[in-house]
Amino acid sequence: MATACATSFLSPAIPLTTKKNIRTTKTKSRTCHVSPRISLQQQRSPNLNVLTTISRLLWGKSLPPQLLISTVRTTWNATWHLMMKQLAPSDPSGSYTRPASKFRINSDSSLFSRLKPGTLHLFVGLPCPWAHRTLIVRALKGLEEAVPISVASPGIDGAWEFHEFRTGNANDLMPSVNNINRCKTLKEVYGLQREGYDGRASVPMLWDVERKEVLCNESYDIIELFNSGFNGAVGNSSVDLSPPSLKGQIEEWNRIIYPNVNNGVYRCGFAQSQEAYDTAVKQLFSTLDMLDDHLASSRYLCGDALTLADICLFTTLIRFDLAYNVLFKCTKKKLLEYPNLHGYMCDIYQIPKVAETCNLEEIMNGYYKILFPLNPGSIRPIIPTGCEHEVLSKPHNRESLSPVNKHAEVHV
Ligand SMILES: N[C@@H](CCC(=O)N[C@@H](CS)C(=O)NCC(=O)O)C(=O)O
Repeated sequence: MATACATSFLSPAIPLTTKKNIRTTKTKSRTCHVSPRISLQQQRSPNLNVLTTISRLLWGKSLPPQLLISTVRTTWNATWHLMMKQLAPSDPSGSYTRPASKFRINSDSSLFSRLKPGTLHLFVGLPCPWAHRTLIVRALKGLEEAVPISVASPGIDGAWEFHEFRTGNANDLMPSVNNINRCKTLKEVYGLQREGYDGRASVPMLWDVERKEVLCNESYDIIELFNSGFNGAVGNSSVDLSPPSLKGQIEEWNRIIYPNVNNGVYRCGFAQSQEAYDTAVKQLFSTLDMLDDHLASSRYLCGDALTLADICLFTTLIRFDLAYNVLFKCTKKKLLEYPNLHGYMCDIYQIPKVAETCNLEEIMNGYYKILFPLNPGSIRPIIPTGCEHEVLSKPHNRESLSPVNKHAEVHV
């Protein structure tokens, strides 16, 4: 998800018509020979009555639907481009260009040596694939106590807020209040910076509790830090998701997967021209085809060892049929149609602690209810059967590709 759309883009609630109004309109529609579809609309919206009156003045008794449709179409199109500019910045060809993260860290930084439990707090949102990466690595590395979290949820304007949710399964990760500085929105937390901040308030965000400042808001930096930052002191140091011997391969996979798949689905969904979409969707599916071939004989991307590259691919795959296939127009194939990629996704889902980081309901709500310009009616489709927890938990037989052991080199 990118920036939220502003509240003002949301349509005002349409008042319910009284019985008296319905009777009046019915009579009118009979005498004026207005088509039944238009008269039904009239019952609901006073604005359409105004439109009808103006149309009658201009064109007589019958409303010309072609003109109405073309007027609404032109207006909607212009409004859509305006909204998309805010939601998703693009280049002149209409291709989505993801803004760079402002707060970065690297593994040479002194931070890696001064890390102690309690010095960090992680802000996440459950629909977000980038934040999901950090939740999985935190879980696999056993850092739950060392790095507490606050789970934000998207507000009606798309900006991240903190609320307590009491529904759902007790094991599921759910949106929560912000326990570290009591701010009501993520923007307020970012604003606590000594020098102030007025940029994007995105998740994931790692907060330095002692210095009261944003440490990092780039997911890949955060997962590298979680993988190697606390080693020896806390967490599960026997898990290494980026061993030196595989670093080159991991980087090579990331170079392919990030632009074409992780960001590739966004390049499809946020494309603002046909050409931009055509390019993005072609690159996405040719990369998925290639990955499916590779995974026919390799349990994970780099062989028998689960690595950071797998985690980054997984968080896009788990959202694919739930959201990207429909909402982002990634329609050429469903993930379910890729036998190896699908089995690979189930394999990772079944690694202990991973399923608990996947809140499928929150993912669907986050995409369909909040990305208003892509789904103006905010109707959330039903969860596809193939995406349900029971299906993701079925045997996948991927272990037969890996002679080492059931969960390869992940010991949690
Ligand atoms: N490059 C960043 C991307 C993070 C990102 O785009 N997060 C989205 C949610 S999926 C967000 O919080 N957007 C809110 C905003 O941009 O205001 C990363 O990998 O951490």
